[in-house]
Amino acid sequence: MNKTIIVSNRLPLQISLHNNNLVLTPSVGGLATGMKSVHEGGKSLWIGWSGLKEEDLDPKLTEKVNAAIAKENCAAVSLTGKDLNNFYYGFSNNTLWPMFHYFMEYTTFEGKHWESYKEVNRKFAETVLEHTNDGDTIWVHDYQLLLLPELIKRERPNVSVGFFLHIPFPSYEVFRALPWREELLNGMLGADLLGFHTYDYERHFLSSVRRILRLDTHFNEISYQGRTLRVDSFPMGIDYNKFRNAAIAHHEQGPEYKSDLKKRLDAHLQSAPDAKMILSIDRLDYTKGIPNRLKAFEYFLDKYPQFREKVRFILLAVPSRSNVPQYQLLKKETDELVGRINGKFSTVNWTPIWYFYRSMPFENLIDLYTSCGVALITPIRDGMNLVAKEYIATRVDKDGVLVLSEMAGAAKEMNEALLINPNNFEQIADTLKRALEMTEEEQAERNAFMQRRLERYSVEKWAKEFMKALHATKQQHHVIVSK
Ligand code: GDG
Repeated sequence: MNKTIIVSNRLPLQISLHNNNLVLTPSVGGLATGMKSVHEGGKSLWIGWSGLKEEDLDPKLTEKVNAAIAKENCAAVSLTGKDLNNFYYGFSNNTLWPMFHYFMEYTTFEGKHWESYKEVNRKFAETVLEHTNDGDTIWVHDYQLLLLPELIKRERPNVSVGFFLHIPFPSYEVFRALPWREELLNGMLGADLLGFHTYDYERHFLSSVRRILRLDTHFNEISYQGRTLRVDSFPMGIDYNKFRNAAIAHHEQGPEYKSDLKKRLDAHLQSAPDAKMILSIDRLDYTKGIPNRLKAFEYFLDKYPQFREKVRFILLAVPSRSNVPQYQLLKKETDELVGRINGKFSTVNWTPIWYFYRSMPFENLIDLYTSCGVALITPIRDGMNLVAKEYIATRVDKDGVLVLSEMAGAAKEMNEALLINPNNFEQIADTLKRALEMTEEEQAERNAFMQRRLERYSVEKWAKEFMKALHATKQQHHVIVSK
């Protein structure tokens, strides 16, 4: 029977060792949730790195891990610490991640990292090919695996390969600076269907294919090595019902079930009749525009002093890639900015910013989403941004205002949000004022539109649409071959 293989850098589960017993915890991220519908029913296999380094595993433990993850329909690619340094922290996160988000000043071009990237993509290909039979469907995810589609297609021309990029694809003018631009494009073109979050990323990719590889493109199709590939946009959604139902449950819960966090949030809201909270949640990543956001908030408190002692900004920054120097610098900058702003404006009764540098359990995330009347999401660049969608999904009473950067892929679908340029502090400050003063009718009107759209185009639908399009390219290919 034909099966579907999902491939991503990490498996959708966390593995840890407790008293010599393996504990598997499912990942809660958007990708893991989104692919659930594809990965259910035992007809699919998920391939990725387990999170455990090769040198930390002896043969007995490896066997144990492999057996445990096989029960979850997963298979592991084995990576060493050196692979992680050069392939993951090196090429993926020091070359592709900054460049694709237009941070050229952070982009490094290291031959050693590129060699490792090729080597690790080959390791992934080996594991995938071991498990693949003709007629199978393979869905490869994200920027760590750009070479994988071609490595699979070369060996197995009869399997259909889909690829989805979760981050932006940059403009040709940026992408062409990459020394290995042809190899990367050729790697991606091994896929039969290439998916992006937005039409702009799709357009940028097609332009690079035309100008770097000199290939002809026809609308969203590319003729390549006797195949017709399709390129399309599939804006990723969220598990709408999960967020909505969790928010409904929170509204209905009695005081005895409230978390300590929720009690503290409620206390602020009750401190004054017009007390409000502004929320932001992101990984501590330079693409997310956290310093800009803090500076804009400072500017807001300077320009509109009437909001002092009434508005509290909750900043949840989740630790990420903390051994990469730029991330360490960003942590320092964020700590200093929060300290400076709190030092400047705090009073005996009020601290303007509540800063959490940690990851929070899902329940607390819902506490934050449901308590804060404004979400301030200001990435400098962001492939999509699921937090913006989750915030709107949890607003069961249809109140709440989303202030969203026009540089996030999500802005293309969330026109009813208040869109801002993340570099324009004046505009952010004025928009914050507008958000805090918006009438409930206007909030409800805006949110009703967005909620309807989010409910309709859920993450499950996203995965289904991609798979449907991939099967359609396969059928089209068969027709052409058999003619
Ligand atoms: C990449 C692209 C694209 C966050 N903090 C906690 C927590 N989260 C969850 C959120 C959300 C997810 O993590 C973050 O997703 P984003 O989309 O906002 O951002 P990235 O991690 O950068 O994701 C992005 C995405 O891929 C999908 O294609 O949208 O553009 O950069 O789901 O809820 N979850 C819990 N605790 C936290 O503290 N439990």
